[in-house]
Amino acid sequence: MAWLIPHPLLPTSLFPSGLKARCSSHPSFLEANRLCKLYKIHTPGIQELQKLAFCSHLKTKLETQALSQRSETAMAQERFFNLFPLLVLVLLALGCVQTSLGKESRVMKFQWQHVDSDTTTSSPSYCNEMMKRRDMTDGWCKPVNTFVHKPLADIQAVCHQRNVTCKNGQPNCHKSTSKMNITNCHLKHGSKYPKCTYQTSQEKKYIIVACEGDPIMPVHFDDSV
Ligand code: C2P
Repeated sequence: MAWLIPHPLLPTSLFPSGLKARCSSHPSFLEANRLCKLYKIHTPGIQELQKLAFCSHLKTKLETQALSQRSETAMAQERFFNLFPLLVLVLLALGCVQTSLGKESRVMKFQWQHVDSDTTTSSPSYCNEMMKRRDMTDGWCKPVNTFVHKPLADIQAVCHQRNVTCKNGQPNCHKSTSKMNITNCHLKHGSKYPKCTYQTSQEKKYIIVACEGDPIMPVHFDDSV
C-alpha cells in the first residue's frame, strides 16, 4: 500500500482541472474514489492539492494496471491462436489412433470368441468349458455363440467370398463358399447367470461373417446356414 501515499512534490501536470470530479464519478475510478474518501477521513488536515495529487496518483496506477491486464489477455489470446492448429492436429491424430485401435480390437474379439482351430470333435461339455474360457460368461451369459474349427486364414478368406446382406441389414456380410466344421453353443432354457450352462451341437454349415477394415477381416459372426 506504500504507493497510495501521495508524494508532496508531485508535478502540477498531474492535477488537471476537473480531476476531482472525474476521480469521484468515472466508473473506472470507483476504487480510487473509495480510497480517496478513506484517505480524507483519516487525514482531515491534508491540503486540497495533496488530495487531488492522491487521486491523480491512483488514476495513473489504475490505468497502468488496466493496460497491463489487457496486454496479458492479448498475449494469452495470441498464444492460444498460435497453438490452435497444433491442438487440432493432435486431436485428429488421437481420433485416428482410437479408430484403428477400435477396429483392431473387434478383429481380435472375433478371433477370441469364434475361432477354435485345434478342435475337430466337440464333447457335450465343450460349450460350458469354452464359453467360460473365452470370457463369454463374465458378468452375463452370452446367449448364442458359434466356434469355427478351421485355420484362421480359411475363416479370414471368407471376407473375399460371396457378399451378402447381414441380418441387421448391413451390406458387409460374406458367406463361405464351402461348409465348415462348427460348434453352436446355445444357453440352456432356465440357465441364469452366474451358472451359465450351454447346449453343444456340432454341425457342418456355411458360415456368414461381417467384415471390416483394410486389410478386410471378420469382426462379427452373423449366421450359419
Ligand atoms: N452369434 C453366433 N452365432 C450365431 C448367431 C449369433 O456366434 N449363429 C453371436 C454373434 O456374436 C451375434 C450374437 O451372437 O452378434 C447375438 O446374436 P458376435 O457379434 O460377437 O460375433
